[in-house]
Amino acid sequence: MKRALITGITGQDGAYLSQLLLSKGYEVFGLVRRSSAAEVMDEKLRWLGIAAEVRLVDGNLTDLSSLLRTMRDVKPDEVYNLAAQSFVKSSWNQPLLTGAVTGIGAANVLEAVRLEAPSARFYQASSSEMFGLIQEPVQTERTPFYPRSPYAAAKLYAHWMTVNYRESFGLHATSGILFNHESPLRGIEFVTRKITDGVARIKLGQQRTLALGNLDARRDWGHARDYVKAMWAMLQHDTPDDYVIATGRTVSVRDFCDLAFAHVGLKADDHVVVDERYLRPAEVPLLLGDSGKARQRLGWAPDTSLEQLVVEMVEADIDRLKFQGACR
Ligand code: NAP
Ligand code: G4F
Repeated sequence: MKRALITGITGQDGAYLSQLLLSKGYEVFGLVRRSSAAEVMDEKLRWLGIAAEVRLVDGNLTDLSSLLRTMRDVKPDEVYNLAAQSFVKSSWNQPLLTGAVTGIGAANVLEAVRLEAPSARFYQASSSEMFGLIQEPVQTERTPFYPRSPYAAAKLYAHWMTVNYRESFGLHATSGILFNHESPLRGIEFVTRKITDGVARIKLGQQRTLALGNLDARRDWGHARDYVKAMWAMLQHDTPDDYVIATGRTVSVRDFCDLAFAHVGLKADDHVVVDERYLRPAEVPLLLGDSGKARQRLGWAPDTSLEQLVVEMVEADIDRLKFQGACR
């Protein structure tokens, strides 16, 4: 039985990746940071019905000693570093924390792997945000980076550390440059989930308007359930490498609103208002990925269309609000 260690197991991707690895017969361990709200810590894992099947280990990305101990105790075959301060907007308010967790934290995990589990295969959750102010209309593994936020700068450091540990120490270290991926488990502060939650509330008569920021921003949105399959496939390849994971279709925040409102028979224009509090100091206006390399070498392709994703998210939010489920 293979053993996988996932940092960030309580997040969206951690939950779906755990589900995938359990279905493949893995023993799944997850690093979790202590929280005063321990009762909601594993709510995404519970939503998927797998909380009892994963083993949680107390630790923090900023505490190298906890990572060294975890590697020694778990003896993982595969390590997925998904933990991060992952909300771009917060990274301007907490730039140093973001650097410490999202950047240096990844280096801490790499060090722990190098020192205590050097034969483990390592996955780094890199991001299309690193392309930032895009230098090519369609972004591939060869597109130059231009980070536009403290978050993106921290991810870029983590990405290059992954490449460097691969080249310097021969670690099986892979960087997945994933474009935006969403699901009913997406954090409520991200725009897609904020929209589907808002649509559900408006449909149920609980609110009238939905306040958003830049409606013209365009993203290449896929489903997290599809994207965690790519993470796993990357670590099954004998040669570590970097891969772009994307759908190859980009739409605006406005388009996403139109789809979500239309699903419940409403018009976005009647409810969406722009509130400048949600604008950013610097924007990433457009992302569009070409995942040709992953499709060719890993046989990976997304299964879920944008339309299916929107319907799944809106329906899940309506159900949650109707039944007062805990996973907000
Ligand atoms: P998420 O839902 O925000 O999850 C982040 C996870 O990191 C949570 O489990 C969080 O724990 C944990 N974490 C934060 N600080 C930590 C610390 N100091 N020590 C240990 N754990 C810590 O993010 P996601 O959407 O699943 O994304 C997973 C990874 O992929 C992230 O690294 C993100 O930056 C990256 N990524 C995401 C996307 C996307 O579109 N979703 C695209 C590209 C890259 P708590 O539950 O305690 O907060
Ligand atoms: O949903 P978002 O907050 O995601 P963003 O900034 O693209 O970052 C996400 O994807 C990255 C991959 O490219 C990940 F690395 C990162 O961890 C995270 O998962 O914002 C998407 C777009 C932005 O252009 C933002 O300005 O939506 C725009 N937007 C417009 N109104 C809004 C809002 N974003 C948020 N969060 N809230 C709004 O009200």
